[in-house]
Amino acid sequence: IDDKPTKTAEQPPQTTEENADGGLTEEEVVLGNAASENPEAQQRAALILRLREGMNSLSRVLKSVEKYQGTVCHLETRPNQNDGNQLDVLMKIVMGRQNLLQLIKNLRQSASLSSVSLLGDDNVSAKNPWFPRHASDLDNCNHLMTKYEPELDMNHPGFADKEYRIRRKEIAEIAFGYKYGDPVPFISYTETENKTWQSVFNTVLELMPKHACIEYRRVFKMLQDENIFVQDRIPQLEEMSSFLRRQTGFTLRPAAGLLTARDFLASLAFRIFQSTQYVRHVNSPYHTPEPDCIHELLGHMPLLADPSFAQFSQEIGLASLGASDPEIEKLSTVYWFTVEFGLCKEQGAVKAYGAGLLSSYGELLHALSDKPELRPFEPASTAVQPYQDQEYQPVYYVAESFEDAKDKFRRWVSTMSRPFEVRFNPHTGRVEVLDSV
Ligand code: HBI
Ligand code: NLE
Ligand code: FE
Repeated sequence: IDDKPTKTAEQPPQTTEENADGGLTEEEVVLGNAASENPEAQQRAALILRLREGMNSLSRVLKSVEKYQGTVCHLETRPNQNDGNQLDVLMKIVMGRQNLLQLIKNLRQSASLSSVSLLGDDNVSAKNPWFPRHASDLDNCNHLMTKYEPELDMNHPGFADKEYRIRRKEIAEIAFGYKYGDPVPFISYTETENKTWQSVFNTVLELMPKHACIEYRRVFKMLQDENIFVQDRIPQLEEMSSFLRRQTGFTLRPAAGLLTARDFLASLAFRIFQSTQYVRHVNSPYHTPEPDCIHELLGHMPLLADPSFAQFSQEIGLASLGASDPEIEKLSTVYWFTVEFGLCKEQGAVKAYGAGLLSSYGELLHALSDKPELRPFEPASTAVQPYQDQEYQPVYYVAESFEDAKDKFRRWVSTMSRPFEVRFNPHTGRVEVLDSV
């Protein structure tokens, strides 16, 4: 058996170049070629690194490449444009694919690197578990869980309300019929539904100046200026989706109810948020355990329009693709204590950024009272903290900032067991996989 790679990458002479204008142009990046299944097959890859301690850590990176028997074909550096103490590096290398995966994992764990991204490679193997590779694949994953359905749960405030149950069914059908590329269907909300929105909206207006983080307040104002957030009518998901698209590239697709954690998280990898369209029961405006469109709109939408937070959300999604069941459980717990119920520091004070807090008058006041326990956000321990999905949380996690949370999250994700790396290609909207064998 010939287990040599069918096509060995040419190995250009080792060069260290300085780019005259300091630019790292993506066009220059030549991408993967190894079509072989051999773990030792030589793989070309381009890495973009952000180094904290400049040249010292660059020499450590180069030593690691050497240790993994790789060849550097191209190297560009420049000071980071926002922070001159950091160094941006574009490095093209050729090395065995198993080693390459190992190298990327090691780099991601290294304390002197603030970010590592992988550019390119479109090797896809049939041995990988199925997961959506493009946003249109999400049409195949809207498996509904049965928790909190008004039909099935006797404690649901809508259980005995026949009219409410019919309304819920009607709106769920719209989501089931949805296909990728459709506009989100228009819902003509009833007077009662708009009234429910109005009372939640007004409590948020009242509490927000003191308790919501600055990023939330900034986008909230924009939404008011655009007449999307007004007190007397529920915004349509379609107008919200096009607003988000302009801010961060996030878009919405309608969800009939609670999805499995795996399906729900996967859509975030494509910057798609699965949003319910029905409205909570009029008898429980200030807290409901299930997501409804008031929660999605008032809780989630403002932060999905914030670039740093949008990036964090997408990274949780990317980490979930092809993850094992126990890892999905951990990721969804991290999601729970950040995106849903996160607190953060702001000039010495603690503010809310979690959507479940910002859409619930009751829980927001609880979270910022002296009743619950507050702990610093640390992905490894946060990921295994049991959570409460019926009542207020007894424990909340406080992030230093979104950037810091993202940093810690990346480092933690790099310790997961997934035998391949993924990358979202914004030009094609596809998730590309760098395969191990
Ligand atoms: N489904 N529609 C919907 N909305 C959510 O917020 C949601 C979900 N499914 C699972 C889920 N949240 C939680 O498991 C998260 O922690 C991922
Ligand atoms: N408890 C939130 C609310 O009442 O708005 C919804 C949480 C959904 C996870
Ligand atoms: Fe939510």
